[in-house]
Amino acid sequence: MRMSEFFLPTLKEDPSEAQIVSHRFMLRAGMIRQSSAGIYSWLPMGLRVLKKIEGIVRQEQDRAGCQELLMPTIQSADIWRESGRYDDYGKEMLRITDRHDREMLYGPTNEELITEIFRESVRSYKDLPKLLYHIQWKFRDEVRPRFGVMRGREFLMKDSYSFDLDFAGAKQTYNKMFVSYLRTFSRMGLKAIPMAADSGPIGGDMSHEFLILADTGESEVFCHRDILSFDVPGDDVDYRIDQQPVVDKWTSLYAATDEKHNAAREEELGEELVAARGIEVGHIFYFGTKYSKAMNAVVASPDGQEIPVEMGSYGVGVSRLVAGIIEASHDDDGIIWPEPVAPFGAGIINLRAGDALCDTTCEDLYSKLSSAGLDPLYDDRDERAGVKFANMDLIGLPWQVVVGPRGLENGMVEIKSRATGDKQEMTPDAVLNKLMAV
Ligand code: 5CA
Repeated sequence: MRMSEFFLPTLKEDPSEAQIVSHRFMLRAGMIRQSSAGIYSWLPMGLRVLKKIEGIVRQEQDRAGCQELLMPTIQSADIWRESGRYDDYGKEMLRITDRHDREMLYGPTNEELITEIFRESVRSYKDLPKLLYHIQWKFRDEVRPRFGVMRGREFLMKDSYSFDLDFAGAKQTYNKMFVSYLRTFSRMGLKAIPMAADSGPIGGDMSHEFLILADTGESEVFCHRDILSFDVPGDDVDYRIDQQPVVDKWTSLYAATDEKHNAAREEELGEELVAARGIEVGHIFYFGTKYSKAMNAVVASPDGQEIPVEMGSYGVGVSRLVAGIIEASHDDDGIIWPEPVAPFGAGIINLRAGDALCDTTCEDLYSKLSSAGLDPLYDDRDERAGVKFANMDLIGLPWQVVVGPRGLENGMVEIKSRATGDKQEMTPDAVLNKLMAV
C-alpha cells in the first residue's frame, strides 16, 4: 500500500474524549471512528488488525477441532423465552419489533440459538461430541460504554459452544478450549492469565476468565508471580489427549480477580504476589444442562434413554483485543504492534520523494517486499521527514526502512525495529534478506 493512496485519517492532537492510551492511539492512528456511543466504524488500518486477530483466533479454534459456522445477529425472542433469559437479560438487550409485531433482538450472545440448531439436527450420542463456533458482532446496551472498543455496545466476539454426552466429556472439551485460549493469546504476543471467575448471566458452575495485565485494565487482579513465566503448549499440542495436566498446572498457583480475591493470601504470598490491573479478553463457561434442559436438547444415550446434552460456551473479545494489545504494547510515540497482528509487515520511509535515487530504491524495495508477501506500507508522500517518522512511530509497524539521499551515497539504507528502537545501516538487499527471515 502506498501512503499517498491509503485512506489513513491520522490525528495530530490527542482527542479529548479518549481517556485511555489505546483509545487515543486508535483514533489518532486512523483505525476507528465513533458512529454513536459505543458503536464504531473500522477504518482500513483498524480493520487490518481486526482481521489479523480474527485469523489467529480462527486458526486456533480450527486446530482444536472446533467447526466454524455463522449465526445471524438478529434473533427471535421466542428461544430466549424458552431458556428463561428474555426477561432476565434486562436493559442490556436491544429489543426490536419487526413489521409483523414479532419480537426480535440483536444477539448479546448465542447459547439459545445454537441450542435450537443443535436440537433440530442431533438425536444420538453417536453424533457427540460437537464443538461449533462463530465470529459475529454482538450488541449489549452497556450502561457505560467507554474506552473505545474496549467496552463497546457493538463488538466482535468469537463464541464457541460445546455439546457432550456426559460430564467427563464436557470437562475434556473445557480443558481443550482452555489450552487453545492460552495458545491464541500467546500467539498475539500477550500473556493471558486464566482466573477462576463468576459466570454471571451465562450461568453454570465452572468458569475461567483470561486476563492480560495492563495498567488501564478495568479489573484489579492478583496472582502468583511464577504464573507469568509458565510455558504455553507449542504447535505440537495434541488435543486428542486430555489437556487436564496443562489446566492443572495453570490453575495450581493463586490467581484471582478482585471479585474472588482472598485478602488473607496477600500476607501468605508476600513478595510472590503480583497485584496489577487486568483486561478480560476471554471467558469460558461450563454450564452442564442449563440450556439443554430448558430447551429440550436431548440425545438418545447408549442405553436408549433420552438425556439432555452437557454444554459449555467459550468467548473471545476479538474487537476488545485490538485495544488490549495496544494497552500492553506501546510507548509515548505510539503503538508497537507484535508482528503477528501488525496491519502491515514493514514501513518504507522515503526521506526525499522526488529524488530519483531515493524513489527507485524505495520502489524496488516496495515491489520486492510486496512479492515476498511482507505487505509493506510505503510512505511516498511529499512530507517533511519529521512528520513521516512521527506517523510511522504512531502506527507502530514492527520495522521501518528509512531511505535517504545521504545513506544512499554509500549504497545504504537504515532499518529500525519499532519495539527496541535499534537502528542498523545496511544495503537494500540485506534489508530484504533480514525481513524475509523474520
Ligand atoms: N456466551 C459467553 C461465551 S461465548 C459470553 O458471552 N461470554 S462473555 O460475556 O464473557 O463475553 C466474552 C468476551 O467478549 C469477554 O471476555 C470480553 O472479552 C468480550 N466482551 C464482552 N463484553 C464486551 C463489550 N461490551 N465490549 C467489548 N468486548 C466485550
